[in-house]
Amino acid sequence: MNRRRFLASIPLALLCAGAGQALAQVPPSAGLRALADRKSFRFGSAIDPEDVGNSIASQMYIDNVNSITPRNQLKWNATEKMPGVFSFGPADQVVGFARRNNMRVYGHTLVWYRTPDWVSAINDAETIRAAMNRHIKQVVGRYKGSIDAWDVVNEPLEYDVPDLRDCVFRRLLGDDYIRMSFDMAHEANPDAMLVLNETHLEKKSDVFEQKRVRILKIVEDLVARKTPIGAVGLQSHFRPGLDRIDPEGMGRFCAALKDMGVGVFITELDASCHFLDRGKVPTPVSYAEVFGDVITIAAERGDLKGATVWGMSEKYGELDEKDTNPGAACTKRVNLYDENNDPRSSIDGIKRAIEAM
Ligand code: 9MR
Repeated sequence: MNRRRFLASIPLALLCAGAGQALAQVPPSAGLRALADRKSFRFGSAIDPEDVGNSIASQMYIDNVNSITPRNQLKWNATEKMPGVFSFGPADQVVGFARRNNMRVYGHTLVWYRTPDWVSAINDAETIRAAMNRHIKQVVGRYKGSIDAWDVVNEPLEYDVPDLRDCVFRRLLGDDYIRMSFDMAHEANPDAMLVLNETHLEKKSDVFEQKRVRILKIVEDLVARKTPIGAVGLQSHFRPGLDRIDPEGMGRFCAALKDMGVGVFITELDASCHFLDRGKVPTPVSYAEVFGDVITIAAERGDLKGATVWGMSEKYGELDEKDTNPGAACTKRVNLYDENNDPRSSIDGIKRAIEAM
């Protein structure tokens, strides 16, 4: 039997078995992307380049999101490890995946206190200003046609204190470094939506209320000086057992921004089980509520520009970096799918929130 006859004698199903096997492992689409598209809502996930190269993981993004955020590949310590030496390979991989699958890309992040060592070692104003300008120009300029939103300044406040954080930019340029960063980003891409991204703004506590007040003041000053800020990013990393959403405080905050013509973006939504005891609480709080409520409040009270979860599936996700508790209810941050790629109730909560828009 020649090769052609031999192949023709094999049932098609058998020939496709390899591909079929891979396909069988992709969970059935939860339909989040179709819903988000129908509602013209930007719904995204953080992604790592490894997921792009994994046929099962990548299909889960294709099925669920219309926007992706490269998790680490656009950070300064990834793009310019040595002064003036740029590398964009991993970021290009993610951006290429988005282009092939008709997704938008959200840029994370330009000016953050966690910089490469050579940046934190700078000790005069002119050098740090020039380094910021070159970095922003290169990165934002390179992706002008493909990245349409940027976290320009990330975490300008301390985590648990409502004060501006000490960082090399503020030490050398003063509090005005925030405005300067936005102006540089706007110059590099006048069409991009520019975001100030911060932690804990959606949560209940006196300190977090003071953080909201502090951020509103910063935004007020930016708006008064005609600085092009499009939205405040609410990271929304929840720690079930410790954090509670503050519907009233968060709602008031979103509304105050809207009154100033500034939107909100849920930028890094996920949950960490660090504070839940595996034995006592096998199924932590309802993820449907955690994931759904934060989107609903932002949509009802603010000008919500989009929402991004900080990962797709715990099967491929990184270990929770802060999880030093061996008894914790999970070791990965909770996203949309669990460690077996089974859908979490977070999907139901997000669906409900988008449906209601
Ligand atoms: O999830 C990110 C992790 O892979 C990185 O090691 C870490 C440091 O760059 O950053 C994590 O993402 C953080 C984001 O950039 C800013 N907000 C908090 C996020 C979770 O820690």
